[in-house]
Amino acid sequence: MTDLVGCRRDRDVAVITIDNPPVNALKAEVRAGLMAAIAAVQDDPDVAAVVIRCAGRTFVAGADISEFGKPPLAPLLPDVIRAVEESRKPVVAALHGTALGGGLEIALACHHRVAVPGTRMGLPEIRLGLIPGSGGTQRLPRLVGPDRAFAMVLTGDPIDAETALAEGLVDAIVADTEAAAVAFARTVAAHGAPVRTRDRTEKIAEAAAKPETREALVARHAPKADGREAPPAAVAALCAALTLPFDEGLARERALFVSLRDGDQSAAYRHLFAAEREAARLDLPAGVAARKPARAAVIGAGTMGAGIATCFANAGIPVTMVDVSPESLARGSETIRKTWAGAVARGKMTQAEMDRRLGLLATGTALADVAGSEVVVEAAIEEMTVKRDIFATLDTIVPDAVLATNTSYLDIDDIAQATTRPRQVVGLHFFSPAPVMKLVEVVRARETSPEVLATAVSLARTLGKTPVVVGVCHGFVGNRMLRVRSTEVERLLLAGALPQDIDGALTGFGFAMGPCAVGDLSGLDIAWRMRKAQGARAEIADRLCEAGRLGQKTGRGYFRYEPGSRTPLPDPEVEALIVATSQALGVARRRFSADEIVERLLLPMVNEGARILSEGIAQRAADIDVIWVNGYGFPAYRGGPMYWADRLGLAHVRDRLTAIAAETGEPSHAPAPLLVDLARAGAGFADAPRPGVTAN
Ligand code: T1G
Repeated sequence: MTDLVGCRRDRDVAVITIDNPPVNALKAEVRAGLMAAIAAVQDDPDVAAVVIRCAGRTFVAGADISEFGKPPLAPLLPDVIRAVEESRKPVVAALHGTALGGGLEIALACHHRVAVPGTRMGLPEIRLGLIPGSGGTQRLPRLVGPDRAFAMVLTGDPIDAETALAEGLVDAIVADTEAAAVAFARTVAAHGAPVRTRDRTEKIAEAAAKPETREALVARHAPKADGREAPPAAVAALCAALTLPFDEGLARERALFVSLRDGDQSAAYRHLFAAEREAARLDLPAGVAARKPARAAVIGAGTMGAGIATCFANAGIPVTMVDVSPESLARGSETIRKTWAGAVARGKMTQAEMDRRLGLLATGTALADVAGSEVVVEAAIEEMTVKRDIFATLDTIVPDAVLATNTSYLDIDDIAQATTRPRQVVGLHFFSPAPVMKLVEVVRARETSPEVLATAVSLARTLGKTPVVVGVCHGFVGNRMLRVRSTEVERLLLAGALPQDIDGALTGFGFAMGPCAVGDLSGLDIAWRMRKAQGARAEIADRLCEAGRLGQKTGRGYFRYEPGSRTPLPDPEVEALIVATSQALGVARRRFSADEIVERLLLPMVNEGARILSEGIAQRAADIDVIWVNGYGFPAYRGGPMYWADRLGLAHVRDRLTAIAAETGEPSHAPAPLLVDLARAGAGFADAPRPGVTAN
């Protein structure tokens, strides 16, 4: 054994404990220790049964992701798992926390599994561009049946202990992973030779006999093709469990896993896994720690305000939602109630949980109602005077609170100056719909204190969000780059592309929706209002709005929509409007290939990302990747815009931008100095120096 894996005796039961903080990941030393511990008890006549448990906050949460991409170290997990399953003594997995990936695969190979209440079990490999590679797709169907197994593997979603008990994944829910687990192990020891999971075929026999069952399972659970390689591989491995002898199915799964593990998509997912955690790490001065707000308030009961209030209640934090308009407050409260009622109706939440959350939600029609709150998030209309008035008032009502604004582009330094305590002001830029979108841009204003910044980041994580610290500039990071893409959409439409060409190119690249369809969904008038306020024009987008084509809400935008349908359909009227606009502006039209469209839309965004890094508005290129994957749907299997550019090679990116600039005559298309410097050095954005986040 190793010091990461210990074994003690509780009379006739050997208790193996894995202790590898923080999540008991299966690094090589852990695998070796577990293998040795299992071997050591096989010939001990005094050992009747074995318990495998973990110290710390969770059972094994999976293979050690940091080992991927390096030469595999013996013993490999499949070998350890085989040793567990072949044990002559019954082995019981005692689960707590989050038993995930390789951790659950070890448990599946045990002869029995028990879990304490609150345990979650899952195979989330698909979220890393992988599939379970150590028997998960072969053993899970044998325990829970094909339907549940397909769902768990293809979504990566964990199930709770109660569901696991009902479905046969665990044999009992126990009080603890020590005495209660040992007592359970002692009872099974009397049942004779242990039954291996691989031999439990009753739950898959029926499905194995009927090909139509397999087709139904795939139809029900397989996501539509979206460029990801892992889902089809998962389906192939799961079907192998239904059609092949166990060892052949295991070999099929392993081959599919190894191919994904060594492929580009999984490398991109692992880049994001590390980047999301790095983005939330702050270099804080000694003695500075995040506060843990016990009470929150949200100003504004509109879409964003109600969504943010929902996030607080979902996280168990009492929250007061304030709006001076009783009608808005009633609408916002009803929106929240409907969100939870929908979850109850879908079986995603119990009525008791909904009632608990409703009990955490208070409302008020005066700013004074935020009294007692330790954090206040302002989500009022995007007008500086309104925001400054609110902050000036909050300054007197909650003088010690963290004051956050959800503004998506206004100058937070300007807002902070409305208070006497600018050090307590920070940006928390949520994305709509707030209860769903993971990203929160934590905007560090010029005077935001380290403690308030740390509190904002920690609070975002408590709300289940993915925080990224950014600096103050118009649109911060995400919207500043989105504005660049929107400008390029307009340029391409004028130069010869049509909305269906543009959206087809980006959905083919891996975006779930193209920019024109997104505009139609959110309403073209939102950006139109902002352009008018800034005295700017986007000829085609403006003419669409002037023609009353505001998007789905008017049945027509860049596309047309049949009544009751949200499917974007090319519209000859839009083509005619675009061609007429090009002619009116004297722009010669030409065709653009999908690859050219992708380049024209994404490389200027990458170029803007380089400027953002040089200005210190983002600390790392990886932060920009996290923002665009979690806030704007950049395909995760490509790692994010800056990671994707690094894979292309910055010399190539520089040359393409130079060629685009030559064609368009647009100075902003010229490669940014940082990009030129990195390309010259043969480096990537990952190597860019960290200037530290500064306000603009
Ligand atoms: N390997 C290495 N480190 C890990 C890790 C892992 N699997 N999971 C978490 N960590 C680190 C993480 O980097 C962070 O480090 C710390 O633990 C806390 O994580 C063989 C091939 C378990 C739900 O995909 O989902 O098994 O920043 O900040 O929010 O077929 O971590 O402190 O230095 O996320 O409480 C499958 C991934 C792997 C689970 C906890 N398993 N992890 O969430 O903390 S592939 C997973 C998570 C596999 C098998 C296949 C979450 C969590 P640091 P955290 P958290």
